Amino acid sequence: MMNLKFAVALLAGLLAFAPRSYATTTTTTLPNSCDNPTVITGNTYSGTGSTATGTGALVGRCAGGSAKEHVYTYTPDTTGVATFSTCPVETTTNFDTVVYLRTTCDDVSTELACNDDGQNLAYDPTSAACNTSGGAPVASRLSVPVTADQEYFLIVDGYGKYHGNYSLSVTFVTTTTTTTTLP
Ligand SMILES: [Ca+2]
Ligand SMILES: [Ca+2]
Repeated sequence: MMNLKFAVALLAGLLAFAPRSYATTTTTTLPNSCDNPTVITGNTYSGTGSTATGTGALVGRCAGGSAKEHVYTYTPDTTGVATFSTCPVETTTNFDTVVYLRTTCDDVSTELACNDDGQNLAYDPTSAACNTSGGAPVASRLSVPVTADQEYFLIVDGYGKYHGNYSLSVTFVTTTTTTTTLP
């Protein structure tokens, strides 16, 4: 019969060399969030997405709620005016979008522009239609003066709690400065 003290010592010895398990912390960075935005390269862009896969961390100044959003970074090569739109001609946008542009992703005070329904852009009743694929005038469009090599955060969000598929286009017009030298 094994001596009890010996048995305890043996067990303690075995435990000392046993592989230990440690609690591990896994940080998951969700795609299309402030921490892991989709990068737009160059001045223009055309693509699609679905905010159903987004986070609900941000709310634009002009409209919002608990809707999930997608975050992009936009760093133009040149200074000009960029137009961000979820209402391109061949739209796949199927929900009430909100689009806004910031210089700091999670800081609403850095928001440069925000648009809910592009058809009412600047309250101009003659502005072109900005419809969803179902014909509702609730897609978004905004034009913002942007500076070369400045990083901006573009957020495609939803009104209220709405999320869904969207088309996103970025078009760009270079700002030209004409200097006239008088004789
Ligand atoms: Ca949101
Ligand atoms: Ca809208």
